[in-house]
Order: sequence, then structure tokens, then C-alpha cells
Amino acid sequence: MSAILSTTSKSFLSRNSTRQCQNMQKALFALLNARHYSSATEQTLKERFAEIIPAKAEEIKKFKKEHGKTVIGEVLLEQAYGGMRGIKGLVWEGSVLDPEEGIRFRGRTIPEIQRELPKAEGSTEPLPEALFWLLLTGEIPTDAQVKALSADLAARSEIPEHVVQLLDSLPKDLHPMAQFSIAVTALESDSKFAKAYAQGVSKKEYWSYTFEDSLDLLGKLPVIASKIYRNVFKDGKITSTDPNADYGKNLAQLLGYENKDFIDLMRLYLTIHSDHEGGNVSAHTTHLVGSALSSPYLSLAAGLNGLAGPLHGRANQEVLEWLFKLREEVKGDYSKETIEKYLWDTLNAGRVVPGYGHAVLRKTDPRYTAQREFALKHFPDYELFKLVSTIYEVAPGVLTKHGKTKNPWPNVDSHSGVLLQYYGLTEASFYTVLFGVARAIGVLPQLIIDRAVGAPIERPKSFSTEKYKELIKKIESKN
Ligand code: CMX
Repeated sequence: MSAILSTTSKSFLSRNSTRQCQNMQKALFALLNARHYSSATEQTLKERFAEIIPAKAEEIKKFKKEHGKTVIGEVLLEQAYGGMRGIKGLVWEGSVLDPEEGIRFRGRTIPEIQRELPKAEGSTEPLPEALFWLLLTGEIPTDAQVKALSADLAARSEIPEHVVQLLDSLPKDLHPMAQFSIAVTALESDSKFAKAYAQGVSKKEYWSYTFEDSLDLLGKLPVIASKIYRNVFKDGKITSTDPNADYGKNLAQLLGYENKDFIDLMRLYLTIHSDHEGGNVSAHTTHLVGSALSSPYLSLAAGLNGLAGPLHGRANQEVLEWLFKLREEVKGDYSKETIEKYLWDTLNAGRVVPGYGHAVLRKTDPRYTAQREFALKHFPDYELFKLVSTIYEVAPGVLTKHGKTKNPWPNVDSHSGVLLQYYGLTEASFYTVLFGVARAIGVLPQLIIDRAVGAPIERPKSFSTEKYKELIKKIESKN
């Protein structure tokens, strides 16, 4: 509640009087909403986290003390040169990725998450803010708790004037992900953590300011994403956040979409794209930069820059461009033979097949399956969905025959764009921004946990090739 008040009073000081009135109205609405939804017996997320984290910190301390010197793995030279694949050296509480089964969020598979997380009235898809609660605490929130969290996030959604102006000043041909990262970085001006740190706050308090920044940031991301979308592709105007709507609904509405199934898609999309263990580029980068005690704004912006790479989050854009080129070339002939030829042409040109392969997974990504099921339920006859399905039948065989990729199965990015296309969100260069909003829901909980348990600055060891040669010589001479 105090967070809402402090955000509100700050915005009153920094805006002109018309906006002040609007802000005051919005904040009061949100305040009443949050009050309305959280009864006297229901804890807020911050209260619950504060209650459970001392025991967790104690558990980790004891675990380290008792087993700190136990060997948990070996490192091969090829791993040092191979992107550190498979090396155990990170702690990530929210999720673990199994090569065969896929992601489990706090022990739960995607179908379990879809069943167990609270939903909006009339919806069958999970609320992404409920997943945020689960990732942070390991517990499923009650309906009232998640409603209070939705209202809290909506109350934090206003973006500072300098960020609006900054976005308005950017060239329309600057990639939306670059714009997204710039805007998140510019929010640093509002960092409660950075201000508290500069004032010499105790380490024990770090998590509390990191929590406030993280919720402020989550609240603002749908507005920033929508502002970028509407600036680059539409008229630049966005509506205001609805204090009564959940996170996914607000994102959809801010983008300009009222369709109830699209709103459900946003809830599903944000949930399944959120967290994918700590070692992927965006999660690892956010965590790494955060380990230097950079604020959540700077840490997430760094992660977003990683997500923007074509081998990571931008693969969703690449898939669409690749599909459109296929459609153009085959001129309506979607036979397996034609698609197989197109796949070979891609591979023979020395390119990767976007949306296929994974650094950890060795089966079809369950995030792909969840999206396929959504399409089967809502638009089984859509031309692009059918094309994606035929590619799914053909590509694993081609990639296996090609013999390079360790995983010939589709990943999350292989399917997401087609769902957005169906509802009219056709601008593929924007897709990674949506992934970025979702990724924030997955990586910010760990940043808060890191600060609460006093995680150290990250600093693995590196060697030059010369030094590795010396090391190998020494080791091999001993054997
Ligand atoms: N098409 C063609 N070749 C592929 C391939 C694909 N889809 N996936 C992997 N390969 C190749 C690799 O480029 C590598 O070739 P070289 O030996 O010439 O370098 C070889 O197969 C072995 O790679 P790997 O161990 O199977 O895969 P990595 O762990 O190195 O890389 C990934 C994983 C995802 C980057 C890779 O599979 C890829 O480039 N896929 C296409 C891009 C994509 O869909 N990325 C999105 C991933 C999900 C996400 O992060 O959002």
C-alpha cells in the first residue's frame, strides 16, 4: 500500500495539473482496488515474501556450510569452448529445465500451471502475475491475493514524461527491441534501489527496494511495450491502464486489442514465455548484471539486449520472416515435398532453421505444445497454423538427416508468431518485445531472491588458449 502512495505522491510532484488529477484518480482507484481485493487475512506478496525469506536464507546458509566442498560436476575443455553448455554453476529457484520433459516452474509442468494458477473470470488461461507470485514464493496465490497484485501492478503503470518523450524521439526504423531496452534503461531515474543504495541503506534492506523497483518495472512494461508498438506501427496514442483489469488484459487493451480470445492468448503467452531456468542468455544476463547491484532497470535492460539476438528471443521474428518467404516461394503448394526442399535450401545456404533446436531441450518444447493446443482450440483451420503443423511433421526428419543439431524439435519461437498473426498483430519485428515483457516476469523474482539471500557478485574464471594449453599439459602429464 505504501508503495502505491509513494509512487502516486511522486507522480503528483512531477506532472502538470491535468495529469495530476488523472493520476490522483487512478491511484485512488488502484488503492481502493488493492484494499478491496486483499482482506485482513490475506497477505500481500511483499508481506508473504518477507515472512518466508529468512528461513530460505538460513536453509541456504546451512546447506552451503554442510555441503559446500562437495564436488557437483566436472568441466571438460570442450565445454569451456562450447558456450559452457551443461556446466552447473548457477542457482535459480524459480524453474528447472529437463531436456526431455521441458520446464517446471517451482516443480510444476506447463499443463499443471495451466490447471492450478488462478484465472480471470470466464477465462481458461493462467494469470501471469500469479506465476510471478509462484516464482517468488514457491506458493500459488489465492484469487484475492492475485487480484490485489494485478491492481498493484496497474497502479504502478504510469511512465515518466522523459521516457514518453524519449520514445517519441526515436526513429521508427530503430528496432522495437532497441527501443524497449532504451526505455527500460531510462526508467533508472525512478529506481528506489539506486537511491536507497546511494543513501547507504543496509544490505538487509536491499531486497525490499529491489522488490519495489521490480513491481514498478513490471507495472510499466505493458505501457512501454504498447507505446513502442503504437509509435512504430500505429498512431502513437495509447489508452490508459485499466485499474480493474489483470496484467494480460491490460497489455492486450493497451496494444489496442479487445478480442477476448486475444486477451486469453496474452495471459498464456506471458505465462509460458516468462521463465526458462537461469542459464539462457536473457535470464543469465539479468542475473549477472544484477549481481553487481545494478538496479532491476539496468539489469533487465541488459537481459533484453540479449533476448534481442536472433538465436534467442528474436527467433520469433525470424520464424515469421522465414515462413513468409516460404509462402512466397511455394505459391500455395504446402506439400511435404515442397516444404522439405525449402528446409534443405535453408540448411544448404548455411543458415539455421529458425524455431528449431535448443541448447537444453531434446524433445518438442512444451511451450510449443501449449501454443499448438491454443491454436487447435481457437483456429484449427487457419492457413498459417496448418503450415506450421506441416513443418512440424517434416522439419525434425530433415534436421536429423542433416545431422548437426542435437535437438531437431521445435522450440517456443516456432509457434508464437502465428498465433499473433491470426488476431491481427502482424508486425513481426514487435514480437520479441512481447517476449521481453514475459521474460521480466520470470527473471525479476530471482533478482529479488538474490538480494534477499545476499548472492555475491558473479565472477567465473577464464583462461587464454595458451593458458588452457598449459593446464591441459599439466593434467595430461599426471594421467
Ligand atoms: N538449424 C540448423 N542448424 C542448427 C539448428 C537449426 N535449427 N540448431 C542447431 N543447429 C546447428 C548449430 O548451429 C550447430 O552448428 P555448428 O556446429 O556449425 O556450430 C550444431 O547444430 C550444434 O548445435 P546444438 O548443440 O544442437 O545447438 P546449440 O545449443 O549450439 O544452439 C540454438 C541452440 C537454439 C541457438 C540453435 O538450435 C539454433 O540456432 N536454433 C535456431 C534459432 C532459434 O530457434 N532460437 C530460439 C531458441 C529458443 C529461445 O531462446 O527463444
